[in-house]
Amino acid sequence: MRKLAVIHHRHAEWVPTLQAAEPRLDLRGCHPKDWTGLDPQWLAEAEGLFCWKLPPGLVARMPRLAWVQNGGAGVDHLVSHPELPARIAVSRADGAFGLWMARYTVGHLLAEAQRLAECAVAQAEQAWRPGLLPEDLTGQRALVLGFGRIGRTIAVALRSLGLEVTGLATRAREEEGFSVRPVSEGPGLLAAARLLVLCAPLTPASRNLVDDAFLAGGHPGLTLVNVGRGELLDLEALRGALEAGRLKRAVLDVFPEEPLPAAHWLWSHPKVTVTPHHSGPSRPDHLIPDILPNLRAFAEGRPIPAVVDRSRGY
Ligand code: OXD
Repeated sequence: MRKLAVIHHRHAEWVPTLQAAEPRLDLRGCHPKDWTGLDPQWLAEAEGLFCWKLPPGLVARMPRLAWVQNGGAGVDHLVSHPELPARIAVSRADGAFGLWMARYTVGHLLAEAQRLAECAVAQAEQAWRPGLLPEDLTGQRALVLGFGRIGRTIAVALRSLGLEVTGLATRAREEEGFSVRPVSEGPGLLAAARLLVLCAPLTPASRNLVDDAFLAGGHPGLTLVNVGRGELLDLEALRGALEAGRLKRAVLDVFPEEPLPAAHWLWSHPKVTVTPHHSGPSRPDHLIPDILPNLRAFAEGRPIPAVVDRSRGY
């Protein structure tokens, strides 16, 4: 039986889920803080690793390691990890996140468009305000930066609300009726956009992609939503854009440092909504459909079918 180490802060949930999905594996689990407590002989024989973040020193103790399955969508912390040799295959699990992140994006957009905060104030004041009309989103432009499975699902949800969606990605194309433009066209498209959603993977090319120059074409009606990675967005550029009226609001679920430090200016900025990286919960039952074909292949000694291109970063 091939050995798969499950080194994850939620190993108690993941081990039974993975074992039920693929009984032909020898699994052992522990919290990343406790991995040194695993039997060193067993670890040295393990060829697979399931983890979220890689604990320092672990890979050196796993000389037979051939495959790492990430317990989530973003593999930025794995693909460029200095301790993980390039020969080791890395897989991600992104299939479940699109719907969650679409609901998050739509929820925050509709709260604005339906003026829910003002309605709550009116109700508290027992004031009947028929002038409190919702915003018409029909025909308004949304830009979705990152047009993989997650971005496409968000785009479909926004389209169903009447928005016109344009994707932004490294490669221009038409996909499911959406026009996907190169990221370099993003700044020029911002002037006519109501919404900018960031859901791209973090790679050397996408780090701080949304900077001063990108946001230069923003305007007072533009909302930015970040469900990707905090590092996609230059926070000083964000602050400048909010203060110069080049953005109406930023809804941020991800941050370069998490949890967001207590004194950070984002917590109290009136035009910023901070949420605790909850737009895409990593539930084992939701992630298993992506992971299962990899587990089966691993158990049978076949090549892992879904691996990321480590040089590209996703
Ligand atoms: C992920 C995440 O990448 O939760 O899966 O951020």
